[in-house]
Amino acid sequence: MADEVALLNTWSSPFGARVRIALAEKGIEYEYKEENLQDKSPLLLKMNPVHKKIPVLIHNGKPICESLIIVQYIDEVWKETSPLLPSDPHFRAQAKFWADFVDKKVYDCGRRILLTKDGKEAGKELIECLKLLEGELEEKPYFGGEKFGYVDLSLISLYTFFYCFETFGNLSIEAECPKLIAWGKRCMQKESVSKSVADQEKTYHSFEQRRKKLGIE
Ligand code: GS8
Repeated sequence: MADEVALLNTWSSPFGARVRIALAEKGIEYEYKEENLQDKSPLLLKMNPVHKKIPVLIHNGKPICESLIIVQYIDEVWKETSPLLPSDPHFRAQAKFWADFVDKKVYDCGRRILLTKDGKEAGKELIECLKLLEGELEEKPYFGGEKFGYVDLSLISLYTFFYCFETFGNLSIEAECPKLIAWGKRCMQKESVSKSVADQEKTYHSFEQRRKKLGIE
């Protein structure tokens, strides 16, 4: 029986973009279901009753939640094509460490820049985090080496938010982290990435509106 794969997502989600990139890298066909987070569908509430958040992957009727866990699942189930995580246990653990760093540190700074009044401090912290990631990238084309993989996918989903971070945070990521920007441009040349990430302009306008509603200048 053919696999039935569906993804519950919203267009703007960097977390959902990770899953879309992983599915595209593996060449897996799936049904895309756009969720309205202001009026969540009964399916989303049933499939992710704990967090009630997207993305949710539904594979043959069974849900998998949390973007990084979903990507690991996809890599384990469809292991024949385009491996995303390294097979060596040490490098595998390292890749998970940096993806976790992106979640805990980079996302948090980004959220504070975009949606709080604490943008200046968060901007400084963001640059420190991105410099650490740039150090980890070294001179390699991708975080894992020659091939696009798990850490790339975890971070690139935020690349189209960099413009918002720069504009609303009054900073220049390009000036501070030129190698990381070159890496971002390299990743964006991949169709699996460019067709999966949120549109930069649409993202900017959506944050402009959210900031107005929150009363942030
Ligand atoms: C985060 C998902 C998330 O925040 C992951 O999948 O990695 N750690 C999770 N999803 C948001 C939309 S993206 O900003 C969401 O579903 N929010 C709905 C809500 O909070 O009610």
